[in-house]
Amino acid sequence: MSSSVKVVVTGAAGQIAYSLIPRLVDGRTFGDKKVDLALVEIPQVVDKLEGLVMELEDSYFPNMGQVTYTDNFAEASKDADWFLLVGSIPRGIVYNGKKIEERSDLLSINGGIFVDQGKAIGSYGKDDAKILVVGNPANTNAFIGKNAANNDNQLWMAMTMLDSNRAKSIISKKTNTNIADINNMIIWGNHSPTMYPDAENVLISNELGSSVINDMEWTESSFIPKVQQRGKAVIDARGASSATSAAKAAIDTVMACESPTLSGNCFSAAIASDGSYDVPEGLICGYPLITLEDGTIEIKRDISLSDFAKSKFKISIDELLSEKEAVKHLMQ
Ligand code: NAX
Repeated sequence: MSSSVKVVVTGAAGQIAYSLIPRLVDGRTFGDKKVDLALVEIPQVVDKLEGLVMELEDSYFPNMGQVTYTDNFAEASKDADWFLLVGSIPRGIVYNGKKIEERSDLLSINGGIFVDQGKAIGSYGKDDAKILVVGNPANTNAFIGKNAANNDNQLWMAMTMLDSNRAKSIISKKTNTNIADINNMIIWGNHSPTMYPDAENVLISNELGSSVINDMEWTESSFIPKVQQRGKAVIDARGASSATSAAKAAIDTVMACESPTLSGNCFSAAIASDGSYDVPEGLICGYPLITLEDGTIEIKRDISLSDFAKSKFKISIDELLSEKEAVKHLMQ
């Protein structure tokens, strides 16, 4: 196994990245490997990264390797093992003279960014590179990027770990269980308000949620909407979107991919469907995943979905299909 790892982070001057980047070099996320960082921003703010690099140097991280920053994504991509694609244009800002309010505009603008980034990753990233898309709309951005990269050895994911962590926290309170004893919190579908957080298959102290919680009224009217709307609730309370919890979730995803999953367990991220659970092939869909001993990441295929779960999951798949339709002009 290589003793160093190169990680590209986009949106490096943003609020998630400020929490995320130090954790990449803290000696936990990649164990004792040296971590080279390539930080990427848009030309207008790239110079700000000089200050971040100064802070990283001043923090003294023994595992930190070479740190570079640039606005040239292709240059940053060269031989990278990991890509954490955090940067994207948020809703509500004025872009090229137009205020971005519709999800379709967001899809289109960010989609364009992910075509170029995907091409660069396919050409210059390592052949077994892993890509985690955080920037929204994360699933469809990953769908576009994967298509542009055109390299099936690379693994494209969209982040649903934050939704999974949020759901664990709610279930921990509901069942009065230590959060460490809550496992297999699956987020099915899209990272959007249609996602389906699965309170039936979650393991609570090794017992299925369907028997421990046993409260469909709570599941449907309280738990599911609370997870789906948690991002908005944080914005309303904080006046800014989730940052430190999003950074922690990105780290959790990297760590889940870097070491084998314990037998019987799984973790949440969205990857390209191979038709599992009747999801149309190619959609980047939230699934239960496992990391095998050889580092391969697979969909866990033995989860049983109730009719209730299937009906909720379908809503999210339909949304992914409509997003796919909205970006079809970006597919080549
Ligand atoms: P910020 O606005 O603080 O930072 C985003 C940064 O990305 C900015 O500095 C911007 O200049 C940069 N950027 C934009 N386009 C870029 C490009 N083409 N290349 C490189 N950098 C680029 O946003 P932040 O709060 O850090 O959130 C980043 C993204 O994460 C947003 O799209 C947000 O919606 C998304 N989120 C995703 C979550 C998830 O669970 N998947 C949860 C948290 C967050 O909402």
